[in-house]
Amino acid sequence: MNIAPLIETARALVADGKGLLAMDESNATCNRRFASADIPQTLEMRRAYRELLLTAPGLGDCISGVILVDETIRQAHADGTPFVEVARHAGLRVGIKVDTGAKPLAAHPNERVTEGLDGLRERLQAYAAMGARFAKWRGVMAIDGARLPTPACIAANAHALARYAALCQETGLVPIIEPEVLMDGTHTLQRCQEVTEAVLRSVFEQVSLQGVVLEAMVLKPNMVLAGLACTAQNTAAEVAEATVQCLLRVVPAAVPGIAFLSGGQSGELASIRLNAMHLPNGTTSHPGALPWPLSFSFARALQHPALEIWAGNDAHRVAAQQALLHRARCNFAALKGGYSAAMESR
Ligand code: 5MM
Repeated sequence: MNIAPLIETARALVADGKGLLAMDESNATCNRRFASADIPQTLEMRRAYRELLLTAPGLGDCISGVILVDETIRQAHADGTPFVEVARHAGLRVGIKVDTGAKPLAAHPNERVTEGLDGLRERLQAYAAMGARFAKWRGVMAIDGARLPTPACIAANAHALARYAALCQETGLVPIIEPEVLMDGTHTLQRCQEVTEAVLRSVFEQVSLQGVVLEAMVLKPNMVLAGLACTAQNTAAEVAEATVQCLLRVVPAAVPGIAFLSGGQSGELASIRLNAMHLPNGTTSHPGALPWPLSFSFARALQHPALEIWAGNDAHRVAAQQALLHRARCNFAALKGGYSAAMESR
């Protein structure tokens, strides 16, 4: 294994204050989002939408790479240019989601484990040959009081993430490791911090056990947030404080970068909270520079307004691309502590 190019790619994904555009919704998720915007749920509409995203002019100024899904990496622009080439010309590194989804965890009601390890080596080799430079696998853990997630669910997902990451590196792909603690529920910020810390601790134990090279991976965690139905919501400063404190306790300094998922936050809230982690004086518990860049790897928080504006109508294509670029620029500014509500009214 020649690890040097992987280290270079991992660093490049979080360099220059840029982030990632996750456009790796499975067909089921993409169709669900299309249905809620009254867009026909067809292969051609999914292709047209992904073309719209990839060809937004200047996307590469704020975005370092895009995460595609199996259907999309095999598709092409209407002019015949493969999407992989379209992305490369736009200065976007190509990534691919390789898990096959979260399935019920046996003997653990209401918990899931992500599958996709069988045959993964061969699939990774095929994606690398198509031009992918990095991959992504997401494990999901729900909070339910003190009961969930169970240690079994955390361990099963951490193990799968580490096995996937080792296979990626063997194949020459940078693994994005995405353990997501879900926002659904009434839990407090403190409970989310406790669970996120336990999850990340387990992930890095497994990463070490499986021989994953820390310098050649990117972590994609959730921000530490109170549950969506919690009556006590927190300020951006409190979210930034809890998130940074949690990461500092468990993420090794050798990791080249951290790129948050948005998890269902609105685009504005995700930018506000990201910005709060990048204010000049840092957070209270850590006033100095952090060991790793904190970036973003958003799907909904980047795409949502664009999808609503497009609504399947090509006449709205340019406006939709502008909406995507706007959110990308807001998050690019947030990574320098330069985002403000005023950016939303420009
Ligand atoms: C958590 O989801 C990931 C980040 O998206 P958000 O910023 O919207 O939270 C995302 O990459 C997700 O893993 C993909 O959209 C794939 O989801 P499904 O459930 O369709 O496999």
